[in-house]
Amino acid sequence: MSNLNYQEKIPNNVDLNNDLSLQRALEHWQPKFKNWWQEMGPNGFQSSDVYLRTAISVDSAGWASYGKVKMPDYRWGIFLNDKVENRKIHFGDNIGKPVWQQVPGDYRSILRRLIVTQGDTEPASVEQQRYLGKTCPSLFDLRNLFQVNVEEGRHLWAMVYLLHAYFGRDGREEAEALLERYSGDQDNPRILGTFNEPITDWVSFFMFTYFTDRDGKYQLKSLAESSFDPLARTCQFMLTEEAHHMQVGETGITRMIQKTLEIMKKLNSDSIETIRNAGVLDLQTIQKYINFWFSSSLDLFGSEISSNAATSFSNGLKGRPDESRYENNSEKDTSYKIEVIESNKIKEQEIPTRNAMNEITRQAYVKDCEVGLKRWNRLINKAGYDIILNLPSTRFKRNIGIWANININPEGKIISEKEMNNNINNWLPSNKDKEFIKSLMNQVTDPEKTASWISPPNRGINSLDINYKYVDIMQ
Ligand code: BYC
Repeated sequence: MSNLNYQEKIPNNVDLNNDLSLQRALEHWQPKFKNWWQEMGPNGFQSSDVYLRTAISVDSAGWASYGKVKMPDYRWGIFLNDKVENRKIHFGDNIGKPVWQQVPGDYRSILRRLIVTQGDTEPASVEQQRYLGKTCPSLFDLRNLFQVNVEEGRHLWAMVYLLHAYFGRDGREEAEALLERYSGDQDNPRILGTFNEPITDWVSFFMFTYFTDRDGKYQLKSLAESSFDPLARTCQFMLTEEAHHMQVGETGITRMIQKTLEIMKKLNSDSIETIRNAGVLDLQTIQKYINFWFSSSLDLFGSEISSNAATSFSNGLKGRPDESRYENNSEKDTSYKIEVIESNKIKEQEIPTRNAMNEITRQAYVKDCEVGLKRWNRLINKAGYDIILNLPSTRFKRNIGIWANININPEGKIISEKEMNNNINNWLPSNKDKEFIKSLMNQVTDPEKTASWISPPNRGINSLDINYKYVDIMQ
């Protein structure tokens, strides 16, 4: 187990003080990050004391210490999992050769692109969520939001370290650019679509942490397989932090559904109007938010048929999540069946497996998403209602790949443009739905209380009481 060094200006477990030029370069980037955090991070809470966890070791058994910290004083640092001696490349064309401790010249630009894309999502999500504190449903939730935010900030540090340490001048320039793009900006937006979508309400926040952070899990798992060892090790540690973010999403959605069911029972009604008048979300609106965030997150896996993905796999840069579970780790001459559209009909087509890597990862992700849906449907069923929440078809409302911009209903059937337009407000949140959600978003800062539309949590953080004052708000 390697303990993390918090004595230095930049906490790390990479022996930064033995590489003075790298240390200097990162110390030069650090104030820019801090400025970005002040300007683009959680708005209005920079002087509040927040009950946060901080990594103290990269060992999976108990790496966290808890305490109140002002977010700008959070000890962002560079932490990689410990090196596995004699690790070998285990997929693609170079199986059995030693993993690389430096970037191979031939793969430099493709690796940099992967690291930059990963890095870009981290500050993007903080920017997307920066105003949510003003409408938090409880201090418990406010704290969770900030925990997620500081950890996304740390994930940015993880990618910036790789850029500085292994990519010389262009790496340093890319690190600067990560603080210059801005989520939703017309001229200089974030790289991937979902990270430019506004998150202005907590329903979207919980959906984002359930669906989009789960894409993070699958992408990080793929990169944790990489033959570029420093990338693999940094992603392995990031995954331990990502788990909490998805849990915030899953429990948040569960608590919304619980509250809705409680009110439906109490009022003995499933009328949308009656439910909404009682200050909770109807299940139909929850379904629309699932549809939106699931479909958008599916795009993050890239095209179904991708030569980029094939190249990354063959070269050993990016594997499939849990690559060792697959029997064939080369997939040189194998094929894979995917669905395509031809003359307005859905057909199966066989393509080289390597070109289908994005789709294979997407399917693993979909299965993982289904777990929460099953749990929520059990809750609904147990309460005596026959409403079922569904994941829409992976073809529905896509912007990337084979199904991009094709009129397809949530069941996956091709429909006319007219039918699409006539129904879109039944399938995705309409302006009216958004207005209603907005009307529910009122800040609750009494530690004993939770907003009308969501149940209190089952348990507090780190064995503390649910009503513990997780954030001391200072204006
Ligand atoms: N929006 O061959 P294609 C996370 C681009 S989330 C816009 O289809 P490829 C987190 C693509 O970049 C995980 N553009 O797919 C979660 C390429 O552009 P260039 C983030 C898109 O190359 C919550 C072109 O289309 N990590 O950590 O295999 C909070 C053709 O690409 C989109 C990663 O994504 C899109 N949705 O790309 C905080 C891992 N999809 O290069 C954090 C790193 C594709 O031709 N990234 N494009 O200009 C990758 O592995 C790959 O870049 C992709 C798929 C997974 C994005």
